[in-house]
Amino acid sequence: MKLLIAVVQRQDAGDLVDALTARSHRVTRISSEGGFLREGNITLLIAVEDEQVEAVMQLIHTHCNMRIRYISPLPPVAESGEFYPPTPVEVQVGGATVFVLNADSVTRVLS
Ligand code: 2BA
Repeated sequence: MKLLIAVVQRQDAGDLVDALTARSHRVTRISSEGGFLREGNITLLIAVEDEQVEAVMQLIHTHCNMRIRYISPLPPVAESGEFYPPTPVEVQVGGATVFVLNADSVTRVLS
């Protein structure tokens, strides 16, 4: 059994969760924030049997899109009176970042 931890963009999370649940996968959606851009993203926890990993990865590929973001770095220290407009830097934010971990078991406590 594997635990997939998938960090995805907010815009893609709804469709991906719909696609997972439509195929009877159980998924937990957690609001998270990227350390670099400091923007909200979504972390999904998906525990599946080993033979289902490939199908879940395929769904992630289908529903998660790479996007370009531009950030403005801090301008260099300038002499007083000088002005350096910051040049935006391109950042490619992935379709998804997926961690695949071995999971011993999943226990559902129903009592
Ligand atoms: P962020 O940390 O906000 O990163 C957003 C994008 O900024 C990254 O896209 C990458 O293109 C760029 N980036 C991140 N750190 C950088 C650095 N030190 N120098 C230059 N560029 C940097 P992705 O790689 O697709 O990552 C998207 C989000 O996935 C990340 O948001 C973070 O929340 C998560 N993530 C990615 N790699 C991770 C890792 N190794 N461990 C934990 N979380 C990760």
